[in-house]
Amino acid sequence: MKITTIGLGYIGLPTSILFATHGHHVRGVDANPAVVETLNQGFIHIEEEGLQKLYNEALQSGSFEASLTPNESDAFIIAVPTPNKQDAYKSCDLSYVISAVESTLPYLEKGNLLIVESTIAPRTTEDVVKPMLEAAGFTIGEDLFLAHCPERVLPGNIAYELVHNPRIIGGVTPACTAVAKAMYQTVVQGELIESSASEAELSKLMENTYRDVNIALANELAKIGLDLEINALKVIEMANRHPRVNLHSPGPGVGGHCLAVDPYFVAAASPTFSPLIQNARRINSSMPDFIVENVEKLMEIASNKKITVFGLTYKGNIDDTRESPAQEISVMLQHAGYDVTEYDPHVAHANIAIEDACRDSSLILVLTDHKEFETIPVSATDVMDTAQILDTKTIVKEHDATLFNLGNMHEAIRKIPQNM
Ligand code: SAJ
Repeated sequence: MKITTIGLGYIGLPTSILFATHGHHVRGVDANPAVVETLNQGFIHIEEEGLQKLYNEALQSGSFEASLTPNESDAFIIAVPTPNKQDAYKSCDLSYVISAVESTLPYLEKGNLLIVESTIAPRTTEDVVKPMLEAAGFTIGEDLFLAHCPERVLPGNIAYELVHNPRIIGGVTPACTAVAKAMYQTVVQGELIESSASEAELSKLMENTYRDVNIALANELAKIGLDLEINALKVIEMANRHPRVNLHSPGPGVGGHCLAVDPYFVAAASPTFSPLIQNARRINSSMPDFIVENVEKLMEIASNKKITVFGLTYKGNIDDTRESPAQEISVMLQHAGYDVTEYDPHVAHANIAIEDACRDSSLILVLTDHKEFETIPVSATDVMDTAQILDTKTIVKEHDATLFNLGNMHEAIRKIPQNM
């Protein structure tokens, strides 16, 4: 098939490459000329294990081209960002999706398939996209097929999961589902689950909302553990020995463009009936303050105000700093007057020598679970002023310092004289 994909980010580019390496011809469209130019020079612009190799294959077979504009195709896949609006409930900003659909209108022909892969608010496909296509003269399910097919890939494992994860195919009509399923069947080995478009939208959002609510429970438990001076990490470890319990891990907050975003789309669509989802967001969003508050207590006995932040990305082993609580915490500490050095081997400006990052520091604050942080070399802690670590991601395994985490930091904080 000839496929035009619109949006060449963390989802659109791997999706384009997947179809291009499975017998389709793909025109990848992005609004950013630099992205189009980089791709047409043969390079990918995101850090994703194994993707450049797949991209080389697509280019060698001549089955991919990047462009600023769509062209006639059998299918159009929209994978553009859907950020939050800055309104009361942080609702879904559909402006990129709407302009992407508009950009296809001059090229849509009878029999075409249009897929929205972007994560969108419940009922968007039915109530926003479908009317746009009908206004252009199409009858959905007869001469144009429309579906929402959300992705479920984990950044860092995208190429594998795009092929092997079960995939929801949410057609506006059964005929739309069938046409969309036929296309995905050519690349996806996981189960293809048929549903309506609205069920597909809300199901995708609930996958991440489920995770956000469970992380909030773990974060609330970390706060309870500090209050009651009980090691919350040990509590989680023991509770999860129950065969049907899966308490998640507390941390410095929830980042990324998924869990920190999607639950708001549900809450904004149904605010009266979503108090749990809204409170979970509030709890997770409160974690940077919680971390900063306790770092300040740990620093009260330090001889200087130098802190080394380990990790700026929103989670481990990737370079993505979008919605990163680590960055938020680093800025908050700087605003509080601390001398902060940022160290992150995955982020260019912070990829400095670890010894330089830790020199004279009174605290290593681990905020991201990069594999590199499992071992903190003696060469780093030896040059610290006070060799202590607060590991908010429970990633550090080998070190030569005093190590605190979200389960035992009450042991350190309890000893600090309250009148300081
Ligand atoms: N986090 C915790 N505690 C945990 C797990 C995660 O604090 O126990 C934090 C992470 O540090 C990170 C954030 O939550 O800041 C999100 O982490 P994540 O592992 O959920 O990663 P994402 O957001 O990159 O990917 C999620 C995945 N969704 C689910 O696992 C249900 C992925 O499968 C989705 O495709 C992706 O969102 C998406 O694009 O929607």
